[in-house]
Amino acid sequence: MRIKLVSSNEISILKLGGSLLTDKNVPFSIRKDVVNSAVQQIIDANEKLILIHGGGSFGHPLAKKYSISKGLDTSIQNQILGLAETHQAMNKFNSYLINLFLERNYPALSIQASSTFFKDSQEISTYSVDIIETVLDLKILPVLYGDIILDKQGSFSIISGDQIIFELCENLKKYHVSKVIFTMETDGLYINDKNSEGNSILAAECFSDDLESIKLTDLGQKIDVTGGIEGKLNFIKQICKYNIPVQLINGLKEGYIYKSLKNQKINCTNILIDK
Ligand code: IP8
Repeated sequence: MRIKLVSSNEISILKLGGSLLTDKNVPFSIRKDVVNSAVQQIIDANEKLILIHGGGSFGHPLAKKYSISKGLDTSIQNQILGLAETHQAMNKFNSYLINLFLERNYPALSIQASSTFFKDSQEISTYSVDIIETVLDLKILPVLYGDIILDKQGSFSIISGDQIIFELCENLKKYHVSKVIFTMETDGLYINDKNSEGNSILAAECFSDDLESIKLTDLGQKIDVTGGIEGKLNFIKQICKYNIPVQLINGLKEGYIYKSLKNQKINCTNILIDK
């Protein structure tokens, strides 16, 4: 029998995917009913949590237009203005979300990744983990989001919500991440195989070591400057290296975010860490 001890410093990290919260095909469009429901479920669950959200139709089209993730390129017209615009678009989207919490009298505080993380070539350093931990101590919900990141070498790129999660898993000191939840528009990962009715099969449980070898169905491509599902799987593998289980859930299904935060059973993909 295995006993899991829950310490008071255990937290979950929840990522609300940008393609869930926005219509990625229409710039600056928010799926208001989805966002409202997600916010309400987080409030109802009232768990110790760090919330991360993606860029969706706010960050990605601008980042793509100005090739922000490729770094400084003086041949791109207005790239520096585009860098500032990308950051501002994300701030706007984030403010919308934060307001929904505050309107419901739930303390949520926006923390900008562009002021929290700094890049030195490929290495990312974190200066403000203490700030995030203090926000948690005060029982405030810290909300971070995919953003621009500046580089010590005088350049810049994009830091995705997934990368932020990894950095937090690696750098939080006082708090231990007990679970990372990714919300998506499907129930999780589907195996590239069909059941007897011809439907794709959901990988309900899968070990992180197997992520390399299982063949997943092609979930289609949307504009995503931070690597889409393959990029996400790479981060998931890295998160699992810290012995943190990962759950991929459908954010469109009623009550799934709440249930996941409360560790109730749902139809989803659980990525387990040991064999
Ligand atoms: O949607 C990307 O964050 P993601 C953020 O988590 C920007 O990949 C600014 C494109």
